[in-house]
Amino acid sequence: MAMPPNRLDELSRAFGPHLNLAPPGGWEANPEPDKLVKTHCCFCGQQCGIQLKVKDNQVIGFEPWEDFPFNQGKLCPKGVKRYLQGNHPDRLKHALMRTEQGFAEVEPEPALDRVVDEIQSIQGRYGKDAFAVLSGVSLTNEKSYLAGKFARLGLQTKNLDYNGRLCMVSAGAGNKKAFGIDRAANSWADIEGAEVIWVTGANVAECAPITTDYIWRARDRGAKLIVCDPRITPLARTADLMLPLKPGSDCALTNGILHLLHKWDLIDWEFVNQHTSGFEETLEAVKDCTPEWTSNLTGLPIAAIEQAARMWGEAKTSFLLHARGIEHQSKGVENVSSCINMVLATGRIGKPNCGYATITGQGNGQGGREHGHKCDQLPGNRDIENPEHRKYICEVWGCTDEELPRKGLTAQEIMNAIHAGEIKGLLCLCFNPLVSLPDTEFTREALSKLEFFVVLDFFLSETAQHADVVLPAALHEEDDGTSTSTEGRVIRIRKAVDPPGDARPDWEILVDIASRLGRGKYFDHFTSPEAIFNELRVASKGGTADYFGITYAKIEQNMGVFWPCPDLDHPGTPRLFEDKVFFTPDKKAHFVPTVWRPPMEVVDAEYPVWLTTGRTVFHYLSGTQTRRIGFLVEQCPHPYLEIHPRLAELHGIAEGDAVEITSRRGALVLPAKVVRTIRPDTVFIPYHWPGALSANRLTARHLDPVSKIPEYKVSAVRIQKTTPDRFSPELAELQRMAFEARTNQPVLPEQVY
Ligand SMILES: Nc1nc2c(c(=O)[nH]1)N[C@H]1C(S)=C(S)[C@@H](COP(=O)(O)OP(=O)(O)OC[C@H]3O[C@@H](n4cnc5c(=O)[nH]c(N)nc54)[C@H](O)[C@@H]3O)O[C@H]1N2
Ligand SMILES: Nc1nc2c(c(=O)[nH]1)N[C@H]1C(S)=C(S)[C@@H](COP(=O)(O)OP(=O)(O)OC[C@H]3O[C@@H](n4cnc5c(=O)[nH]c(N)nc54)[C@H](O)[C@@H]3O)O[C@H]1N2
Ligand code: SF4
Ligand SMILES: [Mo]
Repeated sequence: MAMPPNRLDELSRAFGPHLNLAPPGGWEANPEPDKLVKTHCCFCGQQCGIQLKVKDNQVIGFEPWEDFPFNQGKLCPKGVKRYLQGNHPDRLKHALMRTEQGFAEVEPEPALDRVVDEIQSIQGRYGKDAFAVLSGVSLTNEKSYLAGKFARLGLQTKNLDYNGRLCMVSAGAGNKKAFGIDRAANSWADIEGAEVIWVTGANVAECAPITTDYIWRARDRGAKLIVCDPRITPLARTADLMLPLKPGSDCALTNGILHLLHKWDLIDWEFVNQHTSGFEETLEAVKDCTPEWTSNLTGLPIAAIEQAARMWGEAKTSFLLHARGIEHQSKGVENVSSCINMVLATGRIGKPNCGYATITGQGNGQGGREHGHKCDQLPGNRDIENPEHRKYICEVWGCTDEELPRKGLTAQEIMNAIHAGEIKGLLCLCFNPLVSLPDTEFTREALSKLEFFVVLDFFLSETAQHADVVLPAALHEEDDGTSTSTEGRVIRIRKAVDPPGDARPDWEILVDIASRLGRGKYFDHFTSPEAIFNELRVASKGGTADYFGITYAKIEQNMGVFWPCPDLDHPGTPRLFEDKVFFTPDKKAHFVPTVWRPPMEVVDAEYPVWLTTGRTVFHYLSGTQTRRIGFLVEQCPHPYLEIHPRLAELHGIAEGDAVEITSRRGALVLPAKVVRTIRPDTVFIPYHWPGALSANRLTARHLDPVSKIPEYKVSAVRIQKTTPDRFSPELAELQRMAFEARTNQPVLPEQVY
């Protein structure tokens, strides 16, 4: 379909990143594709199937892939527009090296030589662990596995961690404590038949859009929906019961529900007695969590708490879904455990139409957390400190125990160690910490202290702008591989086009660096993604995340295979625990007692308003990709402060007014978006922008003690109306662009305000 020309494109060049509005050749060209390639979306963990239209080695559009069972052709706006990245003029095609005059394009060889020299020099002077790796799970399983092996055997450093540390680790830790395995307990098919669906801390319609479809199909069959969130999210607007709790009070709510389930004897005693342990201690922990106590802490009416407990307790089948709203907290793991306690107490797991899952975040948020990408993990979700696990991986890798580093630091701890001068060199791929870590100013200071910094990316991210060397990587559609969706389904990512210029898939770059460091014997056999996958299969064999029985051909034949899949004849496991056998040492599911405690930072007289941060449907993570796609920027050009009319009125704030938001870390000035869909004591900012627009200038480096996830969802701030001249130049420019795009005519700055 032809789109009208739009001034957004032209004007954006003046501001910074170019916005791509049209495919190669423009909308009018609309050429016939040479081929359609069946693959998956490069963005979120839903991993929707999509067909890319390819002509002359360029992705020029997409077609729905209706046969792929998960999304049946449906896509969200990001999936629809993702193909506009490939022909983007900002695309990195050559290596960049920092000079006195700024970045200069260089040939691949001198860039790699410099990287290798610097690694050797830093490790020679300060020890192997002084060079760290930060990686990410937009990477395929193959690349995630390789990143782990590269850090441990290529660089021989213990300090490797990944951006899932900001995302999935609270759920991972909670799952392992309860079940001994870290995966959604069910495929999404079980959502559809559930009588009650409990969604907490998940903005399903915007962040897992296709899951909405499953929930609505369940509602069509009579299911009741309960949503817990300080904001009335789009899905919550269709809920039977909305619980708009205070940020950070989740464990008080779920403890209160368990208290009532016990009081009203809505417990599945047979399941609890036969298949679980730890229930008595857990009941002891909730014995004083009366509805009055719960109401005090959560701010919810007693009647609503009781109604939720009845709806959940009296149902025969149910499905509980959560995401970062409960996990991005300094008690993220406890919040997860308290949800699992509710599921176990009612025995609603391991049978049809009953289930529990965390909704994964990044594209490969599931697979990327299984195969040795984490600072304490080896492939197959093995433990790097467990002698048996080390022995097995040493055999697969052909190394000695002395050669295999032990547990290293987590992502935020790596940044802290860089800031403290203990880590001197960093290789960063698929991670944009300058936007995504909390306390932006601290991260910026840390990056400026590095003696050497190399980044692999396909765009010059804000973090890459601080690098000494940037190596151009391949886009999702430029390489083969596998990924694991939120359901635990291992799927095939298919190469559609070749990378441009000197850009190469990350695995090729890492193998090259390892060889130049003299470690080629561990890497030189990796000549294709499939070769890496075949080693991953063996390395995962016998671990809880067992992929041994999964091959590229089997994925192809079955539209994906659910792990665990321990041998080649095994069909895969869509629903876990059907035999009521769990992956814990005693084979039982474990209740974990949770005692409520407040967030690390609470509101007070100086900072009286709760701040929570998160996403909008139109942008993805740190925004390096979606902030370059014209349509998405047009829909959501800049960040804003979501605020309730009552709070706004208290401060004399009206829609669009400039508001200064100040925390103990820093301040931002953003336009107000006055909405009735948020608690009046809470404000919300989407976090997809850098610099003066970054929500993370306000957030704190408070971590969950177990998972080490930052508390992005709870901070204390104060707000004050200010004047539009206090908007940062970036915000003013984006506002102007958006206005012109809407009206298609240039305006004077004051008209925007
Ligand atoms: N459009 C879009 N989709 C995405 C992404 C994206 O960037 N953009 N990113 C992907 C990734 S990596 C992730 S991790 C997921 C994240 O997916 P979600 O976790 O669903 O998204 P968030 O916006 O981070 O937060 C979810 C909800 O938590 C609520 N919340 C805040 N504080 C609390 C609290 O104290 N308790 C409770 N119960 N709720 C609270 C927020 O109001 C918000 O509605 O989305 C994935 N999908
Ligand atoms: N305030 C606040 N902060 C948050 C959150 C929040 O809710 N609130 N959410 C947190 C969460 S859940 C997450 S997941 C993190 C995400 O934070 P990040 O991981 O930092 O975000 P991304 O935008 O995914 O950064 C990935 C970078 O890798 C690049 N990239 C993508 N694919 C590839 C690839 O295949 N190879 C290479 N080499 N590069 C690639 C992209 O261009 C981008 O520059 O943010 C966290 N930060
Ligand atoms: S829901 Fe997620 S995977 Fe599906 S199209 Fe949107 S961003 Fe892509
Ligand atoms: Mo995430």
